[in-house]
Amino acid sequence: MSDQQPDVDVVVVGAGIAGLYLLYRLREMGMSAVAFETGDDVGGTWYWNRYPGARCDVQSIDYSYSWDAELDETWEWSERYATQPEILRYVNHVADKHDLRRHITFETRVDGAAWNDDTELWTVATDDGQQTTCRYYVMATGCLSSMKDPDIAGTGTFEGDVYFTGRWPHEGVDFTGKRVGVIGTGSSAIQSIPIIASQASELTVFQRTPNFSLPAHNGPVRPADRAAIDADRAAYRQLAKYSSAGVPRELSEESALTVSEERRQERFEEAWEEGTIFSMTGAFMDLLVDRTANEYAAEFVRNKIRSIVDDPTTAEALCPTTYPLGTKRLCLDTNYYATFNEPHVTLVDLFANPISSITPAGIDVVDGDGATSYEFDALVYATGFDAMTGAIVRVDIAGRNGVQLKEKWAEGPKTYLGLMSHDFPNLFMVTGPQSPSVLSNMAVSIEQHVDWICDTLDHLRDHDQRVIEPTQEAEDGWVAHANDFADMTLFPEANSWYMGANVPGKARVVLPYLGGVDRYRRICDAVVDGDYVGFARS
Ligand code: N01
Repeated sequence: MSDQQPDVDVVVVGAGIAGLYLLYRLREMGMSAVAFETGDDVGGTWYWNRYPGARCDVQSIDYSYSWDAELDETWEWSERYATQPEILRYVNHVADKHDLRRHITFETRVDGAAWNDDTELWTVATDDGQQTTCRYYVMATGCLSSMKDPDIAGTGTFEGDVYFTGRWPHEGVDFTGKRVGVIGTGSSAIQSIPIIASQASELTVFQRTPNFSLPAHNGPVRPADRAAIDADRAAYRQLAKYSSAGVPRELSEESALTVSEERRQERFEEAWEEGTIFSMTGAFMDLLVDRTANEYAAEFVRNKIRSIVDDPTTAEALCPTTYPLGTKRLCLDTNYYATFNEPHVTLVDLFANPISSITPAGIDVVDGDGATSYEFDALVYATGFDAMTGAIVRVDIAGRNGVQLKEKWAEGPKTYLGLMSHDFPNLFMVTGPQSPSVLSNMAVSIEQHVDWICDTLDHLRDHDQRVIEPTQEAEDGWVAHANDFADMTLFPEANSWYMGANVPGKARVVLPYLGGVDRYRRICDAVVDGDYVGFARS
C-alpha cells in the first residue's frame, strides 16, 4: 500500500439536493471535497426538469431540508406543492447561504472512476480531460436523472421542434397556436399536458399505459398541515424520519377486505380529497399486498375517471387495468383528466394503435391494416428515465481488480443497504438502488444517507481506518432481503420503472427497497451499532 495523498478527500458527483448537503457536512467535518456537476448550476432534478407544470408531488413542508433549523423555520412555501422554479430558488438559496458553490465544478461530467488497490484511492475522470484522485467517491446522482433513450422508430427524423421533459429549455416554450404531440403519460406528462393544452391549438397525447392519478388539490399550505409542523418542528421532523414513507402519517390498520362497501367508499373518498401521493395506497393496510383489496381502490379511481371524462371511449382508454394501483408511481395532477374534455385535445391509445414511426411531419400509428398520420409543429417526449441505476452505471466505474460495476449489475443492482457494493471500496451511493429512495420522501431519505455516509467517514477517521467495503455475504443477504420484501407485495406485477421494465434490455428486478423508511433507518443504525456488521474495514 502506497502513501500517496489524494487531491481531495472526497469526490461528489452531482450538485442536487444530496450533493449540496454532502458538501456542507464534509466541510463541517474538515474534509476536502469537490463536486462535479454536469449542469451550469445547482439543483439536480430541479435544474433539469423545467417542463410546464413541474412540481413536487410530496408536500413542500415535508420535501425540504431539516438540517438547517433556521432555514427550516424561516423559508415560507407559497403553495402546498411548490413549482419547480420555487424549489430551484430554495436550492439556490441554500447554496448561497452556505457558500457551497465554491466546492462545485460546473459543466463537468464524470465519465469514469477507477479504484487503485495499491494507493487505496479512486481516480475520477471528467469530460474536461482532468483526473482527480480521492479517498472516497460518492455518487449523489439522483434516481431519475438519466433519461431513457428514445426507443421509437424514426426518432430524430421529425423536422419540427423537439422537447424532452427532463431537459426542458431554460427560457421556456410557448406553444400558442401550435399543433403539439406528447408521447407518454407518466407524472411529467400528466403535470404538463393541462398547461400545454391551454396554449396549443391542437394537442394529441400518445398513451401506451394509462396511469392512476389523483387530484393534487393544490393551493396554499393547508392550515392543519401548517399547525402540525409549527406545533413542534423538531418532533415533526423526527416523526418523518421514523415513518413508513418519510412523511408523518398514521398507518391504517383496517383491511379493505373486511370492512363494509360503505366504509370502503368513505375511506377512498377521503383519500381522493386528501390529494397526497400516499393517501390512496394508505387508505387500507392491504392495498399494496392483496390483489382483491387493491382492485377496490383501482375501481374507485377508474370510476372517478369515468365521471370526469365525457367521452366514454376516451374515459375507458384512460382507465388503467393492467397493473395494481400504486405499483406504477401514482401521479398527482391538476385538471389532467378534465383536459381530455377539451375539443382540441385527443388521446391516441397506443395499445389499440401502436406507433409505427416518428416521421418528418409527426407520428404514424398502425390503424387496422393501414396507418394514421398525425402532423405536428412540436413533439414532446415525456418518456421517462433509466431510473435508479442509469446514472450510476452510465459512468465507467472499475472497482477491485478492474471489476466493472455495469457488468456486476447486468442482472440487476447488487448492493448492501443500497449504500455500497462489494468490490467497490469507498464508493457510496446516495439513495441508491435497494434503499427506500423513490418510495419515500426523497428529502428525508437523502439526509439519512448523507448523514450515514458522513458519520461513517468520521468513524473511519477516528479509528485510523481508511477503507470500507461490504462483504459478499452481507450484500447477498441484503439483495435477497430486498427481493423477498418485493415478493410479498404487488409491485412485481407491474411493468414499471420501479422494476426496470421501462428500459428495453434492462434486468427486471425491483429497484427500490420496499421495507419502508422507518425499518430501513433502524437497520442502518443497527449495522453501525453492531460495529459495522457486514462491512470490512482496514
Ligand atoms: O416518466 P415515466 P416520467 N412508446 O416513466 C411512456 C418522478 N416525477 O418522467 O408506461 C410510447 O413515469 C411510458 O409508457 P409505459 C416520478 O417518480 C416526479 O413521467 O412505459 N410510450 C410512460 O407513459 C415519476 O414516476 C414528479 O407504457 C412510451 C411515459 O412514457 C418519475 O419521475 C414529476 C415509450 C414515461 O413515464 C418518472 O416520470 C415528474 C415508447 N417507446 C416525474 N417509452 C413530481 O411530481 C416510454 N413511454 C415530483
